[in-house]
Amino acid sequence: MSIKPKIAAISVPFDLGAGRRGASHGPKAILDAGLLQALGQMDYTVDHVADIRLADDTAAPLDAQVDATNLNYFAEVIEINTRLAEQVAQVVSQDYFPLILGGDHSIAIGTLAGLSSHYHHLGVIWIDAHSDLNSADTSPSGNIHGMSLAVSLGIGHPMLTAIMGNKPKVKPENIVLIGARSLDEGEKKLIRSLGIKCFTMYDIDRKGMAQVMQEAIDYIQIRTDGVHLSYDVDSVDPIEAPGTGTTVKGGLQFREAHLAVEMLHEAGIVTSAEFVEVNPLLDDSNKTSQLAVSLISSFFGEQIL
Ligand code: NNH
Ligand code: MN
Ligand code: MN
Ligand code: MN
Repeated sequence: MSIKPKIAAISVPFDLGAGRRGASHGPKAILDAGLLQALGQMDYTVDHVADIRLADDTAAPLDAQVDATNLNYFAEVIEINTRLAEQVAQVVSQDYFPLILGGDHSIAIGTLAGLSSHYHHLGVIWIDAHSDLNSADTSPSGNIHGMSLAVSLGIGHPMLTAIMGNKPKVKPENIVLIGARSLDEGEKKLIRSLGIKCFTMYDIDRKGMAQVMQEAIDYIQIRTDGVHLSYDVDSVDPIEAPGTGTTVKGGLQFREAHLAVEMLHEAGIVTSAEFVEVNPLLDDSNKTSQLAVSLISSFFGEQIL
């Protein structure tokens, strides 16, 4: 990233993929916390090209509605992701750097589908307490934000995997998981059977974040023609990121969370990014949206000195 890319910000105020409401307020909270000003000060050109929301926002009931197929808010998730995929495909063809602001993590389905129109060997760095590798058969919740990476691998309901064409959007060997500490049984099986590279919190404790990130970068850059960063803020310890729907203790420290994105900036391999699961309704202090701005700024190369 030595030549500054033109950034296309796409906000996706959507939360029906999650188990609780509120991540739909994430994009506004991140923007209100000063994202565009921060990037502007770093001399980036940022075009906020789209705000993707349901055509009829009021159609979806606000309480959890569990569908018989264990795919909650299936129709709404398909609608949002179909539109997001088209938008991402469009900006990527215009040589923008796509920056997607969630929203819950189900929107990775649309992001990765849109990117797959451009990249043949897309890499994905998935920083998350979870792996989001469930399907309706394995999910304990039916919440599609816990299935988005599986869908992108081509695993799951055919109407989800068919967004932007039937082919898998990412191959298992081109994925790196970082920060995992809450994996469901079906997800563990899938990670092992597909041989997905996974750095758990144990690995981060043992090796240190710097080594983990270096290994992740070395692993992914030799096999891919573009790398997407999917950053779920629940990867960060709840002390620093309380405003997210599914906190899991024992997460990334503030400095580890930043080091990860600083090293990605330095490596210059990332070609698109999304920051998801900021839920300001769970965070009176706005600590989590401020953290998101700080992480995004570091990712784009904000210097301390
Ligand atoms: N694994 C759980 C599920 O599938 C939780 C997923 N929640 C997340 N994922 N926030 O990142 O329901
Ligand atoms: Mn996630
Ligand atoms: Mn190729
Ligand atoms: Mn998560």
